[in-house]
Amino acid sequence: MTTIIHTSKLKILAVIGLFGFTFPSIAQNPKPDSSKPKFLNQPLISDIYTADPSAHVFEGKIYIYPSHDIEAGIKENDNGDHFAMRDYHIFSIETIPGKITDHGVGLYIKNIPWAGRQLWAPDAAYKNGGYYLYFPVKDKNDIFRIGVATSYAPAGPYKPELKPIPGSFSIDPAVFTDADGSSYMYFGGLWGGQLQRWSTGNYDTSGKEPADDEPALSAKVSKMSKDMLQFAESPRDVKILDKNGNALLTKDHDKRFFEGSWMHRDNGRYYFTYSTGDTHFLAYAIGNNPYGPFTYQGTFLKPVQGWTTHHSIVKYKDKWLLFYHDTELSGKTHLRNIKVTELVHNADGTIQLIDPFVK
Ligand code: FUB
Repeated sequence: MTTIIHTSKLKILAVIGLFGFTFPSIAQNPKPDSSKPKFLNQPLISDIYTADPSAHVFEGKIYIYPSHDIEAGIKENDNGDHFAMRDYHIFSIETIPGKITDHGVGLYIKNIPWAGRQLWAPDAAYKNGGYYLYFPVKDKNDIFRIGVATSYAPAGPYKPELKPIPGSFSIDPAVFTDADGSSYMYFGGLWGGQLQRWSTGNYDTSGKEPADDEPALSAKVSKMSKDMLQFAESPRDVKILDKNGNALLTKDHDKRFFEGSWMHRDNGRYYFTYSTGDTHFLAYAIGNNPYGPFTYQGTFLKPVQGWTTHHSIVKYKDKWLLFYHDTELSGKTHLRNIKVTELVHNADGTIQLIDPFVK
């Protein structure tokens, strides 16, 4: 195994601060120290580094599909080269708080015939008796594409298709299945995620974000084919508008989409949620169908410790849960740990703002 796990020989403990429970042993931080930040929640997994948690309820449990962060010894840069992940572990949990199970590696980069490097944030979906693991990875030309791998069990192992999804690009796939059974993939991410290189429709290494006063780059959405292996249509822009109906602009760094799309539906409202990247918020916008447009509402998670912020939202046992990550265990931006907390929708559809620190 690579490098990582020095924090403690903690088993996977699921010591979670959630729903107001008081949790017994926070073994990695036994004595209160006022100089250290106090985190709202504790890491779900402490024996490997995990990030970008995509959570779904499958077979009556929560399955979590995170990135598996490793220390690859690559210097940090805006391109994200230091995020050099090589496999995915898959986890499940039945009660929160409770024991989390590591089902082991569900997919290795070496088994993806077209992959070059950097296995980034995945997601999973279920349809007609099959499970689908969607993953972004750079191909052998160093261009991020999105692949799919299949299994008959949520924990895998997953068998990758021989080629990336045709027409796919960039990172952070998130697949949402609507009440009518149609599934949609949201994807895209700026900077290291290369979305700006596709702004003309073709891959262009000199592609840039639009000028400050122009509409910001959008995430993409595409309906999935019935077999879940392809796009059923060309990807469309996920438009985010302000309350006056105007597109968010490139200069709206604290509001505009950067990466980490997610979609959930509550009370007939479609919530497009995402990271604002360089301003480190999780933000949300509401629409009345899966394609949008979506109207920007605000943020629902203040910046966590670490540069990246990435999440998923899932309803389990009548509560909405927010899975997210920070860098509590390592203090290093590329060695993250996943967490969970409750997410509350107000009666008017707004989402309560979460502070990941306790003051
Ligand atoms: O984990 C690598 C990248 O960092 C993800 O794809 C982004 O969303 C960010 O979390």
